Amino acid sequence: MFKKILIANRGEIALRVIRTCKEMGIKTVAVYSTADRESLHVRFADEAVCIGPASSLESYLSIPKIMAAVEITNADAIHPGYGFLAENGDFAEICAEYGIKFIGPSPEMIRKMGDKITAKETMIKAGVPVVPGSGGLITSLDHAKKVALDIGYPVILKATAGGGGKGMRIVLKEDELEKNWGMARQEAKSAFDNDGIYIEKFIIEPRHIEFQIIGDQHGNVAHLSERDCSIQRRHQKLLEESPSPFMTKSLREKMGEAAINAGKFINYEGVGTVEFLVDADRNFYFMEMNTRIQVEHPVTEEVIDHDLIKEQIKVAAGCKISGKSYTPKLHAIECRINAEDSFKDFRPSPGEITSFHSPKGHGVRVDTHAYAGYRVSPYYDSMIAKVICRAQTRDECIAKMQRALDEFVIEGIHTTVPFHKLLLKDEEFRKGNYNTGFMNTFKLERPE
Ligand code: MV4
Repeated sequence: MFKKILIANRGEIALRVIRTCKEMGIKTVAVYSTADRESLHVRFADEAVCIGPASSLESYLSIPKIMAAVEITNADAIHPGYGFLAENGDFAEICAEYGIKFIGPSPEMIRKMGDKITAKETMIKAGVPVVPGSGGLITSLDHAKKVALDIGYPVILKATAGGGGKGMRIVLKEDELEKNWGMARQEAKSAFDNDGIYIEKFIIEPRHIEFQIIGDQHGNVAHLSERDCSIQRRHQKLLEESPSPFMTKSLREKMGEAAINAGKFINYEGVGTVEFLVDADRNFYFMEMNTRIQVEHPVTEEVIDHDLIKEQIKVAAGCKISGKSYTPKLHAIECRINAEDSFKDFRPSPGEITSFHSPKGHGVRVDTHAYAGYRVSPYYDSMIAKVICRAQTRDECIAKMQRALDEFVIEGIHTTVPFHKLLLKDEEFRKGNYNTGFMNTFKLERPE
């Protein structure tokens, strides 16, 4: 087992990883920017190294600074968390060159899944259903026209270097293809320095359902059930739950098998997520694979009662998994609490938290790095807490979450707590009747 893990991250996920390391008897090293001097991950780690100014590019995204921190502290592994360098193949490769274990898959695997066309081609070979489409790069407008005509409108143009919704254009009919083709290429070029575009049939109002998988270094892969992440706005997830209210026993068997086949085919090592689009007829299609631990991992932890960070560290150290897959026995919901004003177009609301009281009680978990007196920095992601509730049924879980959010006191900044309270009251949400289009029509008015 590792003796000392450096956590190349900040905020709640850095704290989350430190907690598990402590329980496993592993020493921890925190890295921090000058804006995060007072952060809890700095206080709770065994050692902490300042790696630069507030700007992420010069701190949490700086590979040389992080490798210097590894060297001076003698850490033998790096946990990348999510975001920042978590899906950077070069970083994973440099770790390997230094003889430091990157807790995650190989650089080749990260790159393979990072390029969306390659990921899709790989999944076709693995026998995983994918959305009908070009099956490769579109080389010209004429080529785009031919493919779109073939699969039928509406179609969606996606950047092969994209993911998470960046650089996507929906095209309803042929007249709109030329304009969108140009815009998609330009956007992709400036955002990713790669103008590679592919085409897919546009699935109308799909659900976003993802499967958590885990693979060890011995070829075993298991799935740890699904999460429904359809409640999102501008590709930012707001609430996730497991099981999906849309799931059936037979769909879980089919999607779970596809997720495992995906992992086995690529010899996946670590925890990962296979994202699917699911249409109204319950046809499902591979969308992307995330090669990191995700923000919403606690939803799965609560329904299967396992510490995913512990499992992740164990497989990175070479331990075998049982290979058994899981069906959720409980229901869990996560509400992401962001420092944003939901009633002003979710605009960021950084500043000092003057008062902070977090909900507690049976089945309530709050993962957060915030406290009274904490300053939410404008430099980083606006997520300041995750409230995760767990209960026997979905209805009880919703009631528990409503109770928990009523207890949550955060003063000094705006947060998404009031938004979640409205969402949990919505009739269609309560019926589980929602898809990725939900937020387009959701009425957001500040209550009296
Ligand atoms: C799609 C799609 C419909 N059809 N692909 C969104 C994030 C990125 N991972 C891919 N995404 C989508 N891909 C096909 N072929 C719908 C989405 C999608 C979405 C699209 C527009 C607006 C909001 C969305 C929310 C979730 C998923």
